[in-house]
Amino acid sequence: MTKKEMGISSKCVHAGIDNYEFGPVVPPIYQTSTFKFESAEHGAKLFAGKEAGYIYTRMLNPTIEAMENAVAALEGGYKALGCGSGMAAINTALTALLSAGDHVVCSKAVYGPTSTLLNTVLNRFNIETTFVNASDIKQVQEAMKPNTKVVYIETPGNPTLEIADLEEVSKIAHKGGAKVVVDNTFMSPILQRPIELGVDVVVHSMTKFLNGHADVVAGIIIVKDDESYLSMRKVLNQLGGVIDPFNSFLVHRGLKTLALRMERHSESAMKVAEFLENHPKVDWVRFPGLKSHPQYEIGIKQHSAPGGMISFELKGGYEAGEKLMNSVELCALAVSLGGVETLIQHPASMTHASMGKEARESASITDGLVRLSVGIEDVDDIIKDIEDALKTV
Ligand code: LCS
Repeated sequence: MTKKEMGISSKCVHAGIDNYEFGPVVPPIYQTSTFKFESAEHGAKLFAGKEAGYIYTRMLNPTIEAMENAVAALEGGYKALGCGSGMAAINTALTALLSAGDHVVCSKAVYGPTSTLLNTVLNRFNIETTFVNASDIKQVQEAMKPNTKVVYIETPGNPTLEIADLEEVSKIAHKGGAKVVVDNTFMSPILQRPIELGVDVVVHSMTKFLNGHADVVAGIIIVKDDESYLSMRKVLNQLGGVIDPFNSFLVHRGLKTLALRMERHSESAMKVAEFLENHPKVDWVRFPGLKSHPQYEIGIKQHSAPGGMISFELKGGYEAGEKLMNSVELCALAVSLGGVETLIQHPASMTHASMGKEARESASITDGLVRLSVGIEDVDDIIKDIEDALKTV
């Protein structure tokens, strides 16, 4: 069986693993900044691209490459580029695809610093962005301009869990000559593979589900063809936001259990979401697995399970949410998501504070919204912890 023919759980375990000297089953950590040339001529050939090989770790390193190949295989992409953080991946992808005078269509429901990057950094380079509710495909269509070069979508979006139809968005963007970039952090390639749906570039914060153990900050870009890979690699090399070998090793280790973890995250989150939806103190719950999710039908078309992220608001608004966050014991009050431990946080004052109130309101990020990243603990313990904390509200 070739690695290409393997199922997704087998790919998690085997993708990116090559034959190394001495036969280790795990790729060695090449913790080196640079690589010796066999001769001056060899070095010159490597730099001229006339021979393949490693030169300098910012350019390429075997430990990083092994992890990149694993993620590319899982996403069904051509190759991947490991970055020092999710934001480094997003910034590198956008910088590679955009020039001054270009226009971006971006979903409103994105991680706060992504919209802040477009609004306060890339705008200074004469790159204009129109933010849309991408779950309404008409808004994407209407926002397209002759100079639109990128349609940027996060689905499900952080933290509202709004879902955009990736096949429809891709059709509209391609008709207008734009590329589609999708942040697939919330679903991971186990549950959703945007490239199979027509998307051009996928980005991840690997800090989250891909690594899965809350001990690494990292990101990745997955591309579909050699041309995009080479141009993206050039920009990453020049911007310099690469991942390092040790973090690559840790992410690659995390990937091996990704399929197992995503299954548990999804199953447990479904139970927690149902518990919340039936609780008298809860005003509303947003979770892709609940039929009450406004884009439930689009979701089941493009992801195989609902994932581990839930947003909800208590009837008492922010004050009630604050009491809940201060009363949980098993759930950690912390930002980030996608790790083995359950985390709870308040987007308006934490992850999405940088956006400002007006942009948050326009993206339906209410002041009372509380976000849960459901971990892999016993689900009864997670529910009991939230149930007990809700008694204090
Ligand atoms: N994309 C998404 C969907 C994210 O949730 C985050 C971080 C990023 C990109 C950026 O990745 P980083 O640079 O942190 O690796 N999200 C966070 C969150 O919701 N809480 O803390 C970080």
